[in-house]
Amino acid sequence: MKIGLIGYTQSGKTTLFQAITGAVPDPSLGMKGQSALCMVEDERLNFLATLFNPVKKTFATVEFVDIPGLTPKDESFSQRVSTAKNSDAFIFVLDAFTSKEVSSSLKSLREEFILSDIVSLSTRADRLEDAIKKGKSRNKDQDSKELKDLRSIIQALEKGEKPDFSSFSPERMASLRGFQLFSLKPELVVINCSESDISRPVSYFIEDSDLLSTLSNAVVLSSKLELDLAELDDESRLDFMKDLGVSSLAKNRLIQEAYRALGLSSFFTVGEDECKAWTIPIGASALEAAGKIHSDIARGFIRAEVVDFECMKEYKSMKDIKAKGLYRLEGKEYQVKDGDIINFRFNV
Ligand SMILES: Nc1nc2c(ncn2[C@@H]2O[C@H](COP(=O)(O)OP(=O)(O)OP(=O)(O)O)[C@@H](O)[C@H]2O)c(=O)[nH]1
Ligand SMILES: [Mg+2]
Repeated sequence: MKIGLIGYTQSGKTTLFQAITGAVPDPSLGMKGQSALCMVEDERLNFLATLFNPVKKTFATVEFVDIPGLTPKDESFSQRVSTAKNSDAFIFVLDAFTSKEVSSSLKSLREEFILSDIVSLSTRADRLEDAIKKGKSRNKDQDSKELKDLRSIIQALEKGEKPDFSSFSPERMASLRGFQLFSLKPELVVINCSESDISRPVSYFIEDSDLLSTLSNAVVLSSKLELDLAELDDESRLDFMKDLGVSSLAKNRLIQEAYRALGLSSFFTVGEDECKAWTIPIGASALEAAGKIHSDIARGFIRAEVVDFECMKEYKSMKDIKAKGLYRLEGKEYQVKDGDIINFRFNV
């Protein structure tokens, strides 16, 4: 999973990036932006590792991209955010430590993104229209249908409405994804405030109630404070967090929100060599989960041996679980549940 950090200049993106990933900022990357991986902490994997004592414990990772800051009414906006386009989700980082204009910067960022979607869709729509008019369309029915769909999305965006993507066919959705539309990606919002404001609710920063109602996943944090916390050793960090009344690091809250917004869940593989967390979409099948590990495992899929995490927590031993028949044999179509511990039987 890839998440782009986006915002106006000096909103604290690089500070947050550094706090989350531990990477040292490299300004020489310039417009390209910098990316780094962040481990997805998971207590369940820690627990499994205490049982299996594996050589390797592998957490899932999320890639964060620090995208160079935008300036309002930037002419080269779409060019600048092209780095953000192949992200699965993005985080708007809003400056609330020097500025009182949090609402207006959120609104104008959203407007710029909608505009960038309108531009990409209109380019395609105009080209199709032109081809149809000039009789150059290879499949007129199909092209006319696509043009109609594109125009309806553009119209909704221009009115400031959310397009109703549910009315489109899976084929249309696949082709729309090719445009890397921001409107199709989850938006997370970071309200980056000063250290003294971290306990305040979102409504303290965003007074407009209509705008507030669109912010179910906003995270209030101070990126500078997060960076200070990240640089401490574990013990001092916990002490400091206790003093501050902070129960979890912002990076964990952000990753949780991103999983929720993207509809992601985790399953685990365990063994003496490695205990590992894998990320898949909620509702993915056992076959898809197998394919996530290796295409061979999906190709030669025989069965999935599944143990509930809660069951593992209770019996603490694969031997006992097997002896008691507490694992399940599932087929390709089985819908993997969050926390499932899976061993794939396969034959290639
Ligand atoms: N007080 C305070 N200052 C902050 C916070 N976050 C960032 N800053 C300061 O704001 C300035 C800009 O921070 P950066 O993280 O470089 O901002 P940026 O968004 O990456 O900036 P550009 O890359 O230029 O767009 C730095 O001087 C930071 O120390 C914060 O939470 N509180
Ligand atoms: Mg920066």
